[in-house]
Amino acid sequence: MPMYQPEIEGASRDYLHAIQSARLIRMVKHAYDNVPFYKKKLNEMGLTPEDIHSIEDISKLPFTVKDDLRDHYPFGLFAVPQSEIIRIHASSGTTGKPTVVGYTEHDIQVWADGAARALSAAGCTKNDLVHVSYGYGLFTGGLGLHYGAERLGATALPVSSGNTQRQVQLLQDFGSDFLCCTPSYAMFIGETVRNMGIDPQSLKVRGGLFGAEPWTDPMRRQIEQLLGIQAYDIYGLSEIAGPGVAYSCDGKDGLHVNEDYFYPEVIDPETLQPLPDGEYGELVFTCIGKEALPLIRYRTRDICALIRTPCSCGRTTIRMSKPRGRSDDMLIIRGINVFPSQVEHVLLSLGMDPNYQIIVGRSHNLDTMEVQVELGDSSFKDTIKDLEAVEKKLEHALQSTLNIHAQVHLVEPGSLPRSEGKAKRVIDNRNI
Ligand code: DLL
Repeated sequence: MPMYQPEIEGASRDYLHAIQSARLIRMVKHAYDNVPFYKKKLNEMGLTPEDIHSIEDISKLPFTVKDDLRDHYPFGLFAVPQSEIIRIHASSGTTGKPTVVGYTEHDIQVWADGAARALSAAGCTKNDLVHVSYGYGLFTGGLGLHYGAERLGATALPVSSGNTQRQVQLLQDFGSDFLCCTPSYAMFIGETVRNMGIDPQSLKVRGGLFGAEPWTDPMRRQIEQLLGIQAYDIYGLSEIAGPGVAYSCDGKDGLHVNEDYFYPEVIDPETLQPLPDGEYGELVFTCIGKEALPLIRYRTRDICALIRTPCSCGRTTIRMSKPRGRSDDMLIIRGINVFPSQVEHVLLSLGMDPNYQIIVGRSHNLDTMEVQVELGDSSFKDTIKDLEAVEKKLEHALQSTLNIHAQVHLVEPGSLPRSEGKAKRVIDNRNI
């Protein structure tokens, strides 16, 4: 698919290196001069901006974590006066205060470019209508794709999330070409299309940009089948930029990082040392091209690996593997690390639908894990014996992947809660 900014997306590695070095030098000086938190941190490490000569020097710099943002809530890490800020977003998070992010006009352009690159890599052009079902508001999903679509010259349709039958009606009536929402909501929209008796092939939609939560390759194929579209991945996080920090292409092997603005590293979360390419660890970003919130080595908590092998699409930018989940989503069950995405992978590779929930509990001081999975058309069996056999098969497969026993219960189609935004896959009743 065509590149939105081929001069960057397909640039030589030397050119990218030069841009990154120049931007890091400028950004560190900007953060040092304007954010007392960074001035103090660098001083404590005996560093000044003059110690930064190229992108390689990034490893000298300190890390930033989410609590640093919370400790300076709401605007304490902003590097420009409020008169320069034209937009604020915030992420709710599950605990504590939200993290607040400000954008200058330049920052909004950087973000819109990133989202436009993602849309373009999915084949979207100025002739297309982009149906945005991510939530609009402090969450970055809705406005992020909206500005990306407008930037590309496409037509943005700001539907936001919810009222799913109406979503389907609009997809049908307006003849939208692209759908943007979370992967779990895409599944729900697909089910609703079927329940309304509409043939998905009769819809004009040909592609979707799905993200904001972890999802597996088998789930991508299910969405593609259900809606008769090509599904692409889009990654981002409020603190760095919303959707468009990274995006997948037709190669469908990882996500290209917009590394001219968001410099990625993967570190070992214990030793904090950078890991070699291909090794899974914690993803860290430095905002080398942003003005309002120039975060240095921000620890995302997302677990992934960096891929530097050439991509079939011709883009030269580094890729990140599909995030496996967040280290704080990781469950520790009887001492074993379990990511919900591993469970999803097992269920879907055995032909189940991606409607599942993991319930963790504790009985006689031992952790228990139950996986409730909805029966779909594909797994419908008519005798109790058959159902039990399916449960046993899934339990066996989970045991061999996770190394832990999980009790599987098949539940009726449509009985688990559906999500219009990020799906809640885990209920942890352990109270610890
Ligand atoms: O979810 C931004 C976004 C909106 C991305 C729409 C893509 C599409 P936050 O609410 O701050 O921002 O959540 C960020 O969501 O650290 C990841 O853990 C997770 N995440 C985002 N995109 C993906 C993805 C938005 N494609 C957090 N795959 C991140 C896996 C993702 N996880």
